[in-house]
Amino acid sequence: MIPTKNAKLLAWVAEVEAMCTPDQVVWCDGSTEEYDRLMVEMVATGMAIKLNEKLRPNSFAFNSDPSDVARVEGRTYIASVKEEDAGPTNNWIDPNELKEIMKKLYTGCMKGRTMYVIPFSMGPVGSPIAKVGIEITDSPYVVVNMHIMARVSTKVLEVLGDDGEFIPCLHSIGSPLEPGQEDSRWPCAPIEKKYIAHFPEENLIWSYGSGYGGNALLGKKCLALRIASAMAGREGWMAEHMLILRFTNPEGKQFHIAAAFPSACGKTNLAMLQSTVPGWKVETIGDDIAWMKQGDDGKLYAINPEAGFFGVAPGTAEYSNPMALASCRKDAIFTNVVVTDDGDVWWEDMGVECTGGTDWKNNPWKPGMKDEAGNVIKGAHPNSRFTARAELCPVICEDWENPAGVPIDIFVFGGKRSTTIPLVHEAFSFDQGVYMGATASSEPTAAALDLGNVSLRFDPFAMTPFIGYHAGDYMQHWFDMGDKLGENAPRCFYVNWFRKTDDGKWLWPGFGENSRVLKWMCDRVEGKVEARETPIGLMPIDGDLSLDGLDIPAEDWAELMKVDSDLFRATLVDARAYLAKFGDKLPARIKKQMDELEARLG
Ligand code: OXD
Ligand code: MN
Repeated sequence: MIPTKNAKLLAWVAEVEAMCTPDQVVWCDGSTEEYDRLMVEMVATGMAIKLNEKLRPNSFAFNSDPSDVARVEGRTYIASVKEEDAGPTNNWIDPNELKEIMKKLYTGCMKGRTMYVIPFSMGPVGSPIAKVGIEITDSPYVVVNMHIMARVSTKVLEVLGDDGEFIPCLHSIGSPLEPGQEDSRWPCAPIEKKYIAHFPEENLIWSYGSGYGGNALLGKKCLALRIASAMAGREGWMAEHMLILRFTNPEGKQFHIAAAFPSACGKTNLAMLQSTVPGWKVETIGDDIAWMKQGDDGKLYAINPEAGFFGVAPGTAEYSNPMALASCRKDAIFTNVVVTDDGDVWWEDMGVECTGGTDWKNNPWKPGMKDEAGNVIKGAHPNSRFTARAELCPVICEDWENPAGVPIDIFVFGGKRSTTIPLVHEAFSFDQGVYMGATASSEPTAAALDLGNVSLRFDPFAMTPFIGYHAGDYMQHWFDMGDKLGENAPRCFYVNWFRKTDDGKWLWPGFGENSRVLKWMCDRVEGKVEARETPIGLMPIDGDLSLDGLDIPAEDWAELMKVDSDLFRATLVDARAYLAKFGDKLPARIKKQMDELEARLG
């Protein structure tokens, strides 16, 4: 039975069915029965591997096609009506032209497959800040992941009612099946046929050809960041690539921190950090995306629109993020990891021994195995993922689903930089904070396939691949939000956990010890500590950022806190060159910040 009378939705589903010609249409209800049934079906076809029930209850592993392992930024489009509205950080094609191209691809693309209609809410169902999306997909893997990452339920259709608005998200793996044709384990289309398309003026998403992560789970990067950022720019709120955490001091005072780091720079680790500062504790609200609106009291309130974590597996270990490991102890989905001989999962830097198993390419595998060229074969893909329910995280905050959100006190920006950027500095003003966000930079990661061989990437607000409109207008929107928030604007900080010595040794222990840096920020917000002025911003006075119990040689600390004016001047030259491509849309207030920084650097 069709569970809605929403005319727009019924018409859209009928139109897509006629175009894609699936064998059948299934309306999803988000139930456990549905999840279990799809898993049974996928195990039967060989797409899913059921893990050992004793070791990893109710959990499954998938291996993707080796060509389909990450977001594809080169095939991701912002098809705004005018090219200048997409700006220099996005690929643009005229929306009509792109629709023609994609309609041809979509025609008959679900032949031999089931078309699933997934009603989902980003944000608690019915919350005023939540958005309803409907994803149509021919991938049962997408359905089960959406069950975890979004709120999939028939209640969403009730909220939608007969004439409510939703964001249509059309997805196909782009691999029709002829009668009798054997299916592959992970069907998808070749790279040149993949399109991840956004039509921001229509709040519309069309994705074709990939079954992986952000290309296919359309509630996440496509809706909650690209489309939402464009909506937020128009409507005066914020959709950001930020984790959200609560940091509570021994007296019970709460601080809420939203932090933007590029993909695979430790957002999930920071969101679930185990504080080493006595009496202070961290609770997680979100690990990837924040939607923020000004509340009636003038403060900025944030919600996490997602319901789960789609975390990078390699490097997740007891020492780095025990809370993430606990979140995927059961009821989890793993993609592109090793399935061990005893039916559990393993990945590089998991901190446990593995005697062998099947690698992400589905080949028998043992640690240390080498290919013909003598290179060690990794068991898990560097961008392999776990999909885990947020509610299973032992440090999930009791307010993580509060529809009103949590008031943000602090914004943190950062990236992975082995040189130049000190451990922490604070902006003199919100405007300088916007400048810090706008010039954030990082050494590239494995979360996107096609970044090429660059050693440093400017990644404004960690949003480069996710801003759904002109990045210059987006920066101006940050200034406008600052003006609107005034005194209530969060204080802005910039961190770099990743400084190395010349011979490649980490200067800062990171992980739980990062809580020391967060505490300094909270002390600054509370006015408990002064700071020293440097050309780049305000930095801790020796002794205020406690190093008690850490074995950091004085020369390493000096290096971590060093502001090398020559290096910063060089970075400023690079930043100016990078920002030049924003042309007339680069806010004058960014230029002012650059001039002032240059003057301070002398
Ligand atoms: C992610 C990403 O998957 O940023 O969160 O790539
Ligand atoms: Mn992300």
